[in-house]
Amino acid sequence: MYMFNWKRFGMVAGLSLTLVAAGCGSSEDEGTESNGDSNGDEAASEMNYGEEMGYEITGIEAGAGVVSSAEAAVEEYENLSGWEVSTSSSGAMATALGEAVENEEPIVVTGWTPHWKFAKYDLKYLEDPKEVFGGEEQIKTMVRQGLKDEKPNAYKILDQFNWEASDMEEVMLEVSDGASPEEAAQNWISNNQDKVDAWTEGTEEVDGTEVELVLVNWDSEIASTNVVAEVMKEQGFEVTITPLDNGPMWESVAAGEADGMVAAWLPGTHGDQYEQNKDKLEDLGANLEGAKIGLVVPEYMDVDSIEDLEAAE
Ligand code: PBE
Repeated sequence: MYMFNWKRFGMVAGLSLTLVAAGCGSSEDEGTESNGDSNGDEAASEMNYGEEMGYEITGIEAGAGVVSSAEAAVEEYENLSGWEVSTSSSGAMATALGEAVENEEPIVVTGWTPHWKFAKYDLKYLEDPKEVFGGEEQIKTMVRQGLKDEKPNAYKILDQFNWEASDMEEVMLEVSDGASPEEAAQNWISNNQDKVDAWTEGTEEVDGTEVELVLVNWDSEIASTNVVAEVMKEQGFEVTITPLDNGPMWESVAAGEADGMVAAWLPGTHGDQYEQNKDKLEDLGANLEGAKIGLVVPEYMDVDSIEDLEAAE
């Protein structure tokens, strides 16, 4: 049996949350004055956005599926020759996006839905004619083998957890506006008791049974994992949430070190991790339908497709 110190990886993304709130300024001056600005378009199409952006796609954490897909896109699309995908954190990406929008500057980010950025800014996905980013995704729940027998009530709640993209976005938006994830999760729970009741249906309360959930500190997964954790706490569980990188998140569940996660994006985004680990974990199916990844730009940019970006000279 191999050993890996996966807890170590948990420290990596811890800072990202605090950065999210920045750059969410008012939308008063976000280029809504389109009247009489029609030659602006012409100027924009002649403008080399790539050069202005340093031929950089603003990525998130190394190891995220959307970053690997963006790297694959750079390989596949000839017009992205000379481009690079920078990696940092989801929080840093959101800050960079907020600053670009504020200054009406061009930016291309690795994006995904559900995400609060679409509620806050006017954004669009670039068309992906080569389908490098895949189609519609599900977010699925994975648990360790043996959980069903050892902690049947925890297993059942995780199995019954499912919600809609709009639910997740509600929680994400509140967190991006400054609420703590626990607080936002509790607010959502108290407004959606009917959904929560369906998740706990047929389970019994417990007395301090420990459960460890793992996640990567992506805004979407912070929302879902905290909601599930708060529901479990109300049922008497003692829940620990451990942030990891993507590979270690999958491996920790497969190795039985963690009880489960609700952060598996499939079939595309985490397809490789799923293939590597599927024999060692239990797949509890989708908890959310209609997710998506891709390259995202502000609406004011005069590009519609990845193919409209220009190669570096
Ligand atoms: N995401 C959010 C993840 C999955 C969840 C799209 C940033 C990823 O790219 O791996």
